[in-house]
Amino acid sequence: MKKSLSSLLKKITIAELNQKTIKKVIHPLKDILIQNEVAVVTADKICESVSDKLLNVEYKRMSSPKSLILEALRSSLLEILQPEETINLLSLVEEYRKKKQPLVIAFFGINGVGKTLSIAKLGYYLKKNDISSVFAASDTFRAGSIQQLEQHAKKVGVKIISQTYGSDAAAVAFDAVSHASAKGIDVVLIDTAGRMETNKNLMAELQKLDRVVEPDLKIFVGDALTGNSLVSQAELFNSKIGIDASIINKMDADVKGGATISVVHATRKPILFIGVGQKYNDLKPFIPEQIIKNVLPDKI
Ligand SMILES: Nc1nc2c(ncn2[C@@H]2O[C@H](COP(=O)(O)OP(=O)(O)O)[C@@H](O)[C@H]2O)c(=O)[nH]1
Ligand SMILES: [Mg+2]
Repeated sequence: MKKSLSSLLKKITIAELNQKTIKKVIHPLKDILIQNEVAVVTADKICESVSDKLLNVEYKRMSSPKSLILEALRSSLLEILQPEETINLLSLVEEYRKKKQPLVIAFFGINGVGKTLSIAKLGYYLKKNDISSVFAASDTFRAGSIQQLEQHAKKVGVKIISQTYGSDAAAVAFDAVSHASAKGIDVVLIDTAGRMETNKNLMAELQKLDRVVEPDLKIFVGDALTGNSLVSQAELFNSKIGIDASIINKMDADVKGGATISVVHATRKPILFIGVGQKYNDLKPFIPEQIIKNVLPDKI
């Protein structure tokens, strides 16, 4: 996206910003956004916002149209990437500690997006911050998933609550919450089986888990490399169970950068963390300015 935007800005020859000249910029801008996996509705929103800002008197007073366009784009992206609510995980844990209740976090998303690894990373992050956690192996569906979480639990040094394959995911999660309450463990991290809309039974199982344990935070986990379907996945989980935040993984391998912007726009929920690799410390806070730095040219 950075390259295409840079060459678009370089090609701009307009001397003055008005309705007509702005339109000439907005059309190719929209194409570039969409080619880089920004959802159409999000691209429309960005273009509308850029266009409004450029028509604004304040902007017109400044000098070069190119830098005005870049600035308008930068602030439009920033507006989209900063949803109204934010979540400070560490202070949330503190709140629950005071209430003497475990903070219950459940993770949802399709197969292979990094749910299980995110739980391991989060357990590691919490431990580094002197916060205890327990993993709930509620992916009782996919072969190998319980062992996978067990191995992570061992490496991170966190207890895991599990049953056998095919057992009730909600019951496993409920056990983990009871365990945490009894032992004074701060956080419960619930792994779940990946599912698509077509897996009606698995989605119903997830809704049951939601009813039984009533997680305090429901996290949508997505893969930045999924491209355009990332938004429809986020919308699906949001409509079926309601999500509070997202974790977007594999940002280390994403070159286009548009999907993340669209997820924030579509869900209006904060991105809690981004995954930037396969190591336990490859979980980073989501910083809108950094995302923008990755997709926009620094100057023209
Ligand atoms: N490069 C990279 N790989 C990741 C990241 N997060 C997860 N993975 C890999 O993606 C694959 C699927 O992860 P897993 O946690 O099993 O996904 P799940 O099916 O959603 O539980 C594994 O090979 C992970 O190591 C990330 O942020 N960056
Ligand atoms: Mg998994």
